Amino acid sequence: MQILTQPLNELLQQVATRTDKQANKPEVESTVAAIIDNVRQNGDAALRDYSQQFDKVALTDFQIPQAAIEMAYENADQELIDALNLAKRNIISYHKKEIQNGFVDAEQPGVVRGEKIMPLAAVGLYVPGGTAAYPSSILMNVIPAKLAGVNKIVMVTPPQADGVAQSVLVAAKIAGIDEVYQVGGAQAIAALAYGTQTIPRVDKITGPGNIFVAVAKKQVFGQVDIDMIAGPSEIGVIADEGATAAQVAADLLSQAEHDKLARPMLVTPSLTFAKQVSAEIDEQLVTLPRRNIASASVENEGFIAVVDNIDDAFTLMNAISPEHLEVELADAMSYLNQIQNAGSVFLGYNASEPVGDYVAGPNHILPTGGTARFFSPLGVSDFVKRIQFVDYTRSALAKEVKAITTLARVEGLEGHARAVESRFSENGVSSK
Ligand code: HSO
Ligand code: ZN
Repeated sequence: MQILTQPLNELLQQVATRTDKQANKPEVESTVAAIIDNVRQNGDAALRDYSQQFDKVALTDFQIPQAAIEMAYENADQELIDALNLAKRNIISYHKKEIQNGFVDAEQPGVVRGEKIMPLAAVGLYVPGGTAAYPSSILMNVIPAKLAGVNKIVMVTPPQADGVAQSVLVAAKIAGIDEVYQVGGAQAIAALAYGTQTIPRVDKITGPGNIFVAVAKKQVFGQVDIDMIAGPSEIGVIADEGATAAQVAADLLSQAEHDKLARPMLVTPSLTFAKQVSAEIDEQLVTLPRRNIASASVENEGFIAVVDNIDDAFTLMNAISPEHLEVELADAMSYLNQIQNAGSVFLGYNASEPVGDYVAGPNHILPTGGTARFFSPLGVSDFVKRIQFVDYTRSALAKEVKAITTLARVEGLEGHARAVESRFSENGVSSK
């Protein structure tokens, strides 16, 4: 992995100018727009055509029968079921703490103000096909939605000649998904956004997918809500010689193996340690089954930056805003207040990133591509909306008439002023 030793201001410059290689292409935009339009017009018939054309699967029925899901569960390895249940328990116990209850405020005499938190009614989860269909991600999406109180959760996943992966169906059952449909790509997103004869319209679509899925999600945003547009995985590690090079290298590779465009990044004040980690990466790559993907990520996207001190390491990492940040330093917790931008932070020598991918409980659906500057991890608040309310007594309202009518008339809105004044005129609509 390349070792960078430029001064901090040059490193910051370099980091800030890294561009998203998955940026949208105009031809994808127009293809996706046409697909969405066709699904809106023709519903299930369009979905059938696209399944035939793109997935080479002829479908009569999109829904996977409940019996098939039960069967996958019955036949599953007990170890898989136990591991998913352990993850589920920890994701629940962590996300429970995120539940918001709204408030009622009666600070001013005669005035009640409040906020009521309501779950979204229906949510759709996109699960990609092939090797990127992660059972763990199904739990990470569904559990916060359930805790928020979402009543209906449906899953869509591309049809495959040899059927949907059994582990995906097992996770769907353990997560408590209500319905699973075999439909993928932009057409699946269109179906969830607008509804078809068989696929219900939802209020929010979550889950990662290829470029067509990502562009479709952007295009239906506004008709429905969406989660973030996930980019390739990133891991930033801050470590000094107190850390173990082999462990840091292994953690960097854990994210490199996700995607050729994944970004493994180490920032360290020690050139010696930088060289050790780089050598470890080369050695460990040899036996890694997904070395084709991981080595492309390490070669093209990864780097080790050597800085003057730990403060500079945090300055650089905050500018990068990585999806995952490991702080492999003694007394790691004491650095928490130096972290401004990161999706999820792993403190100390033992909190290896995959602990968070699977069992710790915090979410693993995280902002990527520097968007941790303003986005947060997926959580319960992503599946609720807020409703505000106010209630005034007549005398409490009387105190505000002047301010309301002044503002209304400055804005040229006489009707607003009169609406409030009508409460106090003799022939007003309401003079309690
Ligand atoms: N590290 C990924 C999530 C994941 N890892 C799922 C394994 N399975 C999110 O960046
Ligand atoms: Zn991962």
